[in-house]
This record gives sequence, C-alpha cells and structure tokens, in this order.
Amino acid sequence: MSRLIVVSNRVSAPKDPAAGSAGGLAMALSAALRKYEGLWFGWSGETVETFVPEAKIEDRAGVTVALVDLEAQDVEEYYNGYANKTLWPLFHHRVDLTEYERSYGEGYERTNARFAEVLAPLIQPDDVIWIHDYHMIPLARDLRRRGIRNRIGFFLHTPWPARQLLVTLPHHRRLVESMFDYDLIGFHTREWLDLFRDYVASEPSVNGRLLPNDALEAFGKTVQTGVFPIGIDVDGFLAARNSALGTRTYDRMAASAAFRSMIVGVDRLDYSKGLEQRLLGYEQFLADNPDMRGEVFLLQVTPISRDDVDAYQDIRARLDALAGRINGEYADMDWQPIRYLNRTYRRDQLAGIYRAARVGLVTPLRDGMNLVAKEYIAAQNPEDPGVLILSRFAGAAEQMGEALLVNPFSREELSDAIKRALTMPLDERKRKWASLMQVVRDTDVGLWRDDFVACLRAIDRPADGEDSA
Ligand code: GDG
Repeated sequence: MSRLIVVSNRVSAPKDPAAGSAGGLAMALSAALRKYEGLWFGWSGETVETFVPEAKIEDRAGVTVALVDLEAQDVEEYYNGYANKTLWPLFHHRVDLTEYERSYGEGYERTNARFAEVLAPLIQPDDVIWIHDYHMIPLARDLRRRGIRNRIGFFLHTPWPARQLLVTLPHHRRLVESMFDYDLIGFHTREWLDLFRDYVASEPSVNGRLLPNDALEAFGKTVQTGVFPIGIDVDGFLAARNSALGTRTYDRMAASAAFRSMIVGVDRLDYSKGLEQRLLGYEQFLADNPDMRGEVFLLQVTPISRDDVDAYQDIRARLDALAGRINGEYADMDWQPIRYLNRTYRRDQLAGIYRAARVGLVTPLRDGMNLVAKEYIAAQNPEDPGVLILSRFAGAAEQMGEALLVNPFSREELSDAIKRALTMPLDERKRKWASLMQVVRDTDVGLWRDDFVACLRAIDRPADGEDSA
C-alpha cells in the first residue's frame, strides 16, 4: 500500500498517545499514519530569524513528523492574518470581522509556497497526500508547480461560505482556482458542498460546470468533491469516560450538582460558537422560569483561543462582563447560575463532566461540524440520558436532527428549549439518545478517515501529458 502524507498547519501527533490528552482527530490521523506508514507535515509552531527550506524530522510514538519553522512575518501574515483574521471569520459568515489586508494575502501565498518547497522533496512517486483546512488551500497548486503529480486531497474543517459573502474577498477567484489542483475536495455537510458548487457554477468570472456524481469542471480542470462528515473516536471516548479519572470526575460533578440539574457547554473561546447568545438565552430562561432558579446551573468550559487576535480579546471581555452580570443579578448565597471557566480539562475529565450533565448546550452561530455535540451524546448513560440542544447552524445538525434543534440567535427559542430539555420524560430522552448514538457510531472518526483516503486512492489521475490544463 502506498504511503499517506498528512499535511496540516499544526502537527498534533501526540508524543505519548497513552496520556489521553490528544483529541480524536489527532489520534485517528496518527493511527492512519502508523497503518499506511507515511508522514505528518506542518508548521513546528516555532519561529526563526531566516527561513531555512528544510524540515526537522522526528518520530512521535511511531509516527514520522516533518516540521518547518517559519519567520515571524509569516506567522503574522499567514497564520494570525489571512487564516485567522480573513478566512476564518469570512467562512463563518462574519464579514463584519473579516480583515482584507493585502499583506495577509501575500504572506499566505508566500508561506504556502515555502511549505511546498520543503514538502516536495519528501514526496515519493506513489504517495497519497491529504491536506487539511483553510490555512493551506493553495498548497496543491504550489506542489503541482514543483512537478508533483501524486493524488492530492483536501478536507475543509470549517463551513464553506455563501457566494454572496465569498465575493467580498479580493482574489476569491484565485483562491478557488487553486482548489482545482486537488483530485478530491471534502466537506462536512451537503450544505457546505452545495455552497461551493453554487460558487463554481454561478460566479460569472468562473463559469464552471456541474458534472454528474458531484464532480466539477472549471479553469480547464475537473475535481471530484464529496461529503465526509467527521465524528469522534467513539471507543476511545467511552474508554475515557469509564477510566478511573473519568469516573472520579463524574462522581465529583454529581456531588457538586447536589440535586440540581447541570447544563454543560464546552467550546473554544471563539465568536463563532455563539457564547454571548447562549448566556443571554440562559438568562432569558432564568427570567421566564423563576420556579426553576436554584435548581439548575450552567457549567461553561471555555479555554482561551487565538488570544493574539483582537476580535478574540473583545469577545473574551464581553463574556467576562456578561457572565459576571448574570451571576450578580441572579445568584443567591448558596447558588450561582453560571460557572464560567477559562481553562482546559483532560479528555477523560471532560467525558465525566458531560455524563453528569442533564443538558448539553451546543449553540454555535456557524460551525463546520461540532464534535462537542457528538461527545456529549457518547458520554451519556443509556438508562438515564441527558438531552442535547443543538444549533441548526452547526454542520452536526444535518445528521443529528433528533436533538432539540434551535436558532441560536433567538434567546426566547433557547429559553424554551432549555425548559423542554429539563422536563423531557425519560422514554423520550431514551428514544432520542438511541437514535443520536447511532449517528455518532455511524460517523466514527476512523470511518471518516478511511472513507476519505479510499475515495482519494480510487481517483484516476491523468497520465503524464494528458492534463487538460
Ligand atoms: C474545527 C471546526 C469541526 C474543548 N475544550 C477542551 C477540549 N475541547 C475539545 C472538544 C472537542 C474539540 O476540542 C473542539 O472541536 P469542535 O468540533 O467542537 O470545534 P473546533 O475546535 O472549532 O474544530 C469544527 C472540527 O474542526 C473537526 O473537523 O467539528 O466545526 O470548527 O473535541 O472536546 N478538549 C480537552 N480539554 C478542554 O478543555 N481535552
């Protein structure tokens, strides 16, 4: 079997897989690299004075990783700039937060060309290459320019934006044109794929064609596209839940809840996750249901993320103020409505926390998939499961229709859904949980990975000289 090369901005292959801190995606990709052999390539997270076009090769628990150091200007323009201040907000429908700086676009192009310069010599003729996420969209084009003719696939972990928003990006056509150097492009949902197809077919400067079986033709090339919904490592997550620390955490949370119902939220501190709207919806619930105050609390676990970017500092300050205000207004001497924590927990602890929660509150304003929704379901006790409230704007809603789907922009809808979840009869909870757990199993991260790699391997590439481009 030919080797697999995984490429992502940060290489998250764990040094010690047994430590239990790595997420499902990192574990699934590491397992694939052990199975197919190969390489995980990306930025080291380090900066150097002057870029050296050479990777540092390391072994991480049986996985070979190849790491590149970048210059500080690359990190500022490519990573903090184009990736996190331009593409991330734009792909999450936040044109108001999107920064359209020419230097960011130039840094993005330069840094991707640098990645290609270092990666190209490491590629063997039979390797299959799988590039992840919005940081590296033009990388296939840059590899092709260096003569790489291997199969290259791309998976986008975020939503794809509506055409009317994408065209606010200077050089949007150039970005999409570079995607036609892939053999396969994957999205989490049919909705994101259809938005991509709509751009290609309807944007006048592209004038592309929809072909059968989700293939597309434009810029004199064809590309295969598909829907590959990501999930969690179900067995790994159940083992974390049942571990000694998972069980201890569950016991500790159950004791701390002491006859109160816990509602849980777990999200990186990101404006796309709808945290402000969630707190306002919960406040509305407290206002609407005075008899339930003192009987519930919200545990919101929110690790700080991308703190170098202004928009993240702003949302952080607003959430601090909002959580403080709601607690100040509603708390009693022996009860606080919100426990708002800016810290991380181990995965086994998180699993124990989810299990103790009556309600999982997952209300992003827009999200590629959202794995917390699947983790919450997996952690439940089948005999007495909690209820998942899920934003209809999370990719996960396309499969998890049995959750209580809500519009996260409406605090009244959030308030009603919280009440409904807290009062749902056991048989309805069990029925919903069983159907959602089936979805979680059907989309296990191992299946997602194998499905994508198999589709990529199955694609026929034109032999030398046959390229239509
Ligand atoms: C992107 C897309 C897509 C959170 N706090 C802690 C912790 N986490 C873990 C969660 C979950 C993961 O982080 C977050 O995954 P999400 O899917 O919810 O969101 P993003 O980080 O935005 O991920 C998203 C995903 O890529 C995969 O394609 O689903 O749409 O935006 O696993 O549990 N983990 C630990 N401690 C914490 O405190 N250990």
